[in-house]
Amino acid sequence: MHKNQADTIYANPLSEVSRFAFDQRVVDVFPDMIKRSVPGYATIINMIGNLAERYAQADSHCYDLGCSLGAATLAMRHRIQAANCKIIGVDNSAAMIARCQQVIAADSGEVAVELVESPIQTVKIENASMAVLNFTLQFIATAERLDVLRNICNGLNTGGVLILSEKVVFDDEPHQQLMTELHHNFKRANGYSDLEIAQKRSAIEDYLIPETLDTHRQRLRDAGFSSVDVWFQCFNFASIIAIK
Ligand code: GEK
Repeated sequence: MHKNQADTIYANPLSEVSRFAFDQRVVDVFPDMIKRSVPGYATIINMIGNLAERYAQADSHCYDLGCSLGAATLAMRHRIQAANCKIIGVDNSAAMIARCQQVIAADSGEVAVELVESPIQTVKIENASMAVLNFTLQFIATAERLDVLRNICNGLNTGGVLILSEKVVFDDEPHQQLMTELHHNFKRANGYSDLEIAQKRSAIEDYLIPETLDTHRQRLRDAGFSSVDVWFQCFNFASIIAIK
């Protein structure tokens, strides 16, 4: 098993900051990176387990879409009580899926897990009682997001649930600025320098596209979900629960 390393990817000045990619270098530091960058991440992962205990139906599938190293997969795996469930983790990064295979193999949970290397835009969702998009939709082109959500909603059984966590933006400019500052303070308190914050910011600028909570709520309804609202928020990071 690989030891998780500290994230120092943007610690030194780069002559040119290239677009962020979920490659081997990111895989090696990923648990440290996401914990120090996303306020509330550990709480959200823990609560995904809590929700899996409640919503996973017997003989159904639970999807972890953009599973990275399987944090949400493991949270679901350890809390699902329903019989004969299968968790399907999907990610389009070969490096993520390869490491995730090792993480799952080293875990003793009994619920079956299948990992698929694929874009979530083309993955077939069927017989699902739960789907998780934990900070993944934000990396999909905005024009493709409605189709992704429709595909998930169509594949969910009645009463099935989608957990959608995203970095968000606010229409109110002073509030947007405040949330950005509070997020940067959070990163600084977790040991990131101003240089690291600035270089990471420019690496993800055209890749991670955040939207407002209203945009997300409306799109989820348009995709066919009947009940939609926020269950967690810390600064500009939020998680929505959408029920079919
Ligand atoms: C967690 N959910 O730890 N199709 C499939 N995967 C994708 C796509 C795509 N089109 N685009 C990006 N990804 C995880 C954290 S990280 C969030 C999710 C972050 C994958 C990408 O390879 C990466 O593994 C993941 O989505 C986003 O709960 O790094 O901010």
